[in-house]
Amino acid sequence: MDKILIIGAGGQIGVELTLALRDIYGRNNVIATDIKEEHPILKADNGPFMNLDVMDFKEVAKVISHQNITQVYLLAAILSATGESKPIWAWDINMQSLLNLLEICRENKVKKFYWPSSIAAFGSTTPGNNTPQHTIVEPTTVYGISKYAGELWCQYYFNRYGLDIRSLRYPGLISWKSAPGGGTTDYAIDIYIEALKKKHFTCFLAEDTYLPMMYMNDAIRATIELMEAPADKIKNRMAYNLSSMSFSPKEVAESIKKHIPDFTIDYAPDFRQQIAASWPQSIDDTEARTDWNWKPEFDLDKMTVDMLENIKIKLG
Ligand code: NAD
Ligand code: AKB
Repeated sequence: MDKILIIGAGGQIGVELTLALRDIYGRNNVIATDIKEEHPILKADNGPFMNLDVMDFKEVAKVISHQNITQVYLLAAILSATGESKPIWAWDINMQSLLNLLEICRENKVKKFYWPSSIAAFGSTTPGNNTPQHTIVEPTTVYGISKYAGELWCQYYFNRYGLDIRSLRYPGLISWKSAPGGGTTDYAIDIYIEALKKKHFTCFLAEDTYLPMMYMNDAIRATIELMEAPADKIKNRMAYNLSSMSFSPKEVAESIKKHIPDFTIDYAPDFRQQIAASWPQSIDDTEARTDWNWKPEFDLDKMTVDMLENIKIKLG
C-alpha cells in the first residue's frame, strides 16, 4: 500500500489535495504536514498531521524513512507577489526545499515525487497567446526563476537517477476552501468573496489583463490523473503546460453580475500588474491532453456558479 507525504498541506492546494488523496488511499495513508498549525478543514478530517519545516533536511528525511513514505507531494513555496518583497528569502525557500526533497526522495527510493511549476516560469519574451510547451522561457520574477530552475532540476534527477518526478505548470488557481498564499492571480478569488460581502471590488490588476486560470476541482483532478498515469505515458519530466480557461478581471466581473446584478468593480493596478503583464494570456496544453488524456471540465460561468454557491454557504 502506498503511503503519501504532503509538504505544505495547509495551503490553497494542499488542503484540497490532501482530502482528495485520502479518499483514494485511505485517511491514515496520507500524512499532511506544514510549518504552520493544522488547517481547520484538515483538523476536522482527523487524519495524520505533523508540523514539519521543509528546510529541515534531517527531520524531513527522518519522517520519509520512518513512515515508509512511497509518494511525496511538495507544495511548500513562496508565491509570486510575496516573493517580490523578499527575493533572496523566496529563492532560498523555493530552491532549497526542492533540492532537499529531490535528494531525500532519491536516497529513500521514493516511488513518485510531485512538485508543481507555474505559468510564472514564462516571461515577457515568451509568445503570450497559446504559449507552446517548448518555447522561449525568460522569467522575470524570483518566483518564476525558481520555477524554471526547479523544472530543470526535476528533469536532471529523472535523467540522472531515474527518480519518477511529475510536474504541472498550473495556471492561476481559483478556490473557496482554503485561502490563497500571496499570488498575482489571487484577485480572481477575492472578487467572489467581496462580491458577496460588499457587492463591490477594487481590483489590483487592470480590467483587460488576461491570464490563464483554472478552477481547483480541475487542478486537483489533473494532479491526481498525472500521478496515476503509467510512467511510460509521462514524456515530459520538466512540467506539463496545463490549461482550462483565460479571462480578464472585466470578464469575471461580468460573469458575477449575471448572479449579482448590482455588483460593481473599479481598478487600482499595483506592482502585481507588471508581474501579470509578463505572463502568458493563454496556454497550449496539447502535450498533457495527448500524453495522459487531460481534459478540463470548468469554464468561467460554471466556476462562478460553484464559487458563489459555496462562498455564500461559508459566509453563513
Ligand atoms: P500556499 O501559499 O497556499 O501554500 C503553501 C503552504 O506551504 C502553506 O500552507 C505554508 O504554510 C507552507 N509552507 C511555507 N513554508 C514552509 C516551510 N518552510 N515548511 C513547510 N511548509 C511551508 O500555496 P499553494 O497555492 O497551495 O501552492 C502550492 C504549490 O503550487 C506551490 O509550489 C505553488 O508555487 C504552486 N502553484 C500554485 C498556484 C496557485 O494558483 N495556487 C499556481 C501555480 C503554481
Ligand atoms: C501566483 O499568482 O503566484 C500563482 C501562480 C500563477 O503561480 N497563483
